[in-house]
Amino acid sequence: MVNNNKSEKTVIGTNACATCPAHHVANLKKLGVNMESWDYVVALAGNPNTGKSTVFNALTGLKQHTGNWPGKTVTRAEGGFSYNDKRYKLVDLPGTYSLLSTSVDEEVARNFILFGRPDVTVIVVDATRLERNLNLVLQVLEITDRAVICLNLMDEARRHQLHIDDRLLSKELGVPVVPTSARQGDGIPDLLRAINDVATGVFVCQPHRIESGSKKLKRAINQLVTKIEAEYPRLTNPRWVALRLLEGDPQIIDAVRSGELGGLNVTADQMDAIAVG
Ligand SMILES: Nc1nc2c(ncn2[C@@H]2O[C@H](COP(=O)(O)OP(=O)(O)O)[C@@H](O)[C@H]2O)c(=O)[nH]1
Ligand SMILES: [Mg+2]
Repeated sequence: MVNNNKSEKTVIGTNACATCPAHHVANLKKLGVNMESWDYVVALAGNPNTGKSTVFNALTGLKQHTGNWPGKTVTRAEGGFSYNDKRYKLVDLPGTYSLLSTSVDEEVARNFILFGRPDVTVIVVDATRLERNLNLVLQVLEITDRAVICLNLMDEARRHQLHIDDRLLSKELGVPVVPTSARQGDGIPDLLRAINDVATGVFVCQPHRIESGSKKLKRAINQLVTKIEAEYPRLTNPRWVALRLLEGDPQIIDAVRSGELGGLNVTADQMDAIAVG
């Protein structure tokens, strides 16, 4: 299942500052999240019916409200909690099976992770349907290198005599994995600690990224990655961006051109230099 890519890990390690907040204040504002009274922003992702709302309630208690995503009819729950004197804003993303941006829900979830650059993305997975849930996990790990897996419904897994080696899973995915039974509140203190560890850089994630495709495609990706990295040295997902550019994803092309992606402003000439090469 896992095919570790050492060179990519090195790139991630040198580009990202693990202890600095990762979130993008200006982009978050556009996404309707004001960070003025918060230290960190945490996104909550997951397939539908994995207990995402239950986890959300367990983390935030009564400190929450609902509204809409800006310009969309998709509802959003927001809340907050404090841990170790730090204030965390928690944003519930729509429940999705993927981040391919083929539905409004998927687009909302993808854009929040990509442009908002949350300090931590918690991915709630159903421990009784791990394989199916890993699809979304791997897609999230392509976009962000700051994630925590909340392995929920562990009571159900135990009831079905399913044993999951959460330590091995964490090692293979390169991010913390926390077993929980959110309905009973089991594992929530561990989840809080893992969120805090990733947000503050105590745990530096080395997310697993799949390498697939033909030699020709890999060569094209590598060429593009070199150029993207030269223009956006702080980007943590150049390979994912390269793939989207090759696909001709209009949103990503715009984001590269406008500088929205890196929070940097590139000129049209620089963009053309990347695109034409
Ligand atoms: N047995 C069990 N049920 C859970 C757990 N977490 C959530 N649930 C239940 O699963 C159902 C779906 O939960 P919900 O939080 O609405 O899932 P969401 O669709 O991902 O937001 C609800 O009936 C919850 O009470 C858990 O850890 N164990
Ligand atoms: Mg829900």
